[in-house]
Amino acid sequence: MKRLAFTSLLAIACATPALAAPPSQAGKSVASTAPTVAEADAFVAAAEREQSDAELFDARIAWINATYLTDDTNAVAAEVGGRATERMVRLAKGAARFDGVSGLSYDTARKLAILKQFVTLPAPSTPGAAAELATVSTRMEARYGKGRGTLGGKEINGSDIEAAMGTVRDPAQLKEMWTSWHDNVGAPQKADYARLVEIANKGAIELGYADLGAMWRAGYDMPADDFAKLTDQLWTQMKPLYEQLHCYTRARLNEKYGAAVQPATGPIRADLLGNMWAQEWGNIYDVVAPNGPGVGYDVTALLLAKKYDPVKMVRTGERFYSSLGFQPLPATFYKRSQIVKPRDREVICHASAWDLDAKDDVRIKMCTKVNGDDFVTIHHELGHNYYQRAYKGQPYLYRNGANDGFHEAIGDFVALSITPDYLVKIGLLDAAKVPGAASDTGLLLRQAMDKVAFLPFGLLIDKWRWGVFNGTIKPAMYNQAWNDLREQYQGIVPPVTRGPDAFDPGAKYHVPASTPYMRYFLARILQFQFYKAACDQAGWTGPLHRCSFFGDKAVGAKLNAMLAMGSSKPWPDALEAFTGQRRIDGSAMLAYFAPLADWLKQQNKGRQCGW
Ligand code: X8Z
Ligand code: ZN
Repeated sequence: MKRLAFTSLLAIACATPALAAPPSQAGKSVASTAPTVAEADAFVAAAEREQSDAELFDARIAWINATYLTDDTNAVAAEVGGRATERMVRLAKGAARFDGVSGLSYDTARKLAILKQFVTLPAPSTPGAAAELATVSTRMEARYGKGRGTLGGKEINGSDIEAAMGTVRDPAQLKEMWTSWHDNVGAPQKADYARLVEIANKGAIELGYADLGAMWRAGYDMPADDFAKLTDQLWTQMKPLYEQLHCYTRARLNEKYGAAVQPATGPIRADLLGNMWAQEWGNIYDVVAPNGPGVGYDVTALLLAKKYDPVKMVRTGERFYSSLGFQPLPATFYKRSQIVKPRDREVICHASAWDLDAKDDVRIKMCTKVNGDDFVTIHHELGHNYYQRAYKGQPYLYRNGANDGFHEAIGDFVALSITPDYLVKIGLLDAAKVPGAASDTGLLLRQAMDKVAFLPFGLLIDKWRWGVFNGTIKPAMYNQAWNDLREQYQGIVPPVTRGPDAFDPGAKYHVPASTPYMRYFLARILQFQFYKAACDQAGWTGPLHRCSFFGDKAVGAKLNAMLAMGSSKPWPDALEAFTGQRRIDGSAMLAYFAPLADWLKQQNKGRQCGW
């Protein structure tokens, strides 16, 4: 989802004393008497109005900037962003005035809590701080968007290099792409990142948090420390499966490339896994495929064979949601979305979904390629758009996911339904080519290479950032700490020794864009919980991974009911509405992969797993 880092809040006439308070005073108890319940209600109403009034303009500026990167659009976006940050910080401080006021209604209390941690990158009240923060963050995101690597000595842009990492198998070329991308795109971000951390941390402290990480962890309807514990528990639950997958993959890479490229023990070389960040490994499925009956098809090849273009891929994604009973996308979606990379200008290619007006102006922004990865990403982005539409009737502050992990999980959950039988239904796969039960291991392995492989990556990005924000990771140690975490959790190492100037986190979009990342870790687990619940609702009794709820209107209605809640209730209520469970838990994901887990253990017999 695109939650603008600097969202909204154009000044309307100062409607309440809290809104009128100068920034340096707002948030402290400026009134001589304790604020009242009625004042809190009025403050929230005014804040919602101010914020939603500002949103459309701010979002348009951000859209123009992201789809047409120039010095001018950067300047305008930074200026609007700086003002928006000031507004949001003012409202957060205004909300904090009501801390401890008793007798607040449920909605007022919840909305005040949401307001207090609504801004992703807060600035302190020091004059010029918000403007500087916006300038630095706009510059970093644009620098990432314009980033280039090389392949065979020739310059190659971000979306092309991302795709090439999935198809190239020559270790020297992979190393070249990996190294050039990390050197060209990551390293130049380091100084800006250190400055961004300095400013935003001060902003978080002014809002009453220990640091920015504590603020980010506070958005989950539970104490921030409990949230950190929850993520560790989930990882502990999933880690044995990851270790088996790592062990098996390393052995197959060692067979293919030999010990000089990939030793049989120790960590895996990061550039051999089919993805620039080694975050999903499905692209090297051909390297690890089991002997015996293959899965018999590959989505990229099917799309190409049936002459799909990016728009047709999006229409196909839309059709899935329509089959569940969701209204078709508006004509403006196709008119205004950026579905392919414009030929003649720089843009931010990293995929995102936008809701400009909370009415019907939803869009995606992608640089779509005709391949299996982007087919899934389209479903992912559309999941955001349908979520946004489902909650548009909520008051402004509730127009959000139950938590940010829910927002990231919806489209992925839908894409789990892209089974062989589903591909037959939509005419992409011939019925005669549907793989039989003997191919289940292959099908599961291919999914695991994407879904299971992602888990430690999803966890460690914000483990690193939390350490940066709380000061345990100082700028001089940024890269070392990053690579230590990559080795500790993922069991991977860079293909080359990293130099003193390297800043590898800067080569991953969400770091320069300051998009919190734990949401994707949660989503990876939640999507299987949603999927298992949907398949249970649909009465599916076969192997879980063969279930597709395409066309099931009852599942769609129940899904819509959860989505329509937005963030109006604590997330366990939303989870319960769709799954009957109140805890996020990896059991459904483990159940999905259970047959594969047994198979991997067999395969790994006699191997020394771990790194
Ligand atoms: O950033 C995304 C989406 C946009 S919200 C394309 N994802 C993460 C990533 O690419 O790193 C989806 C999966 C993880
Ligand atoms: Zn997303």
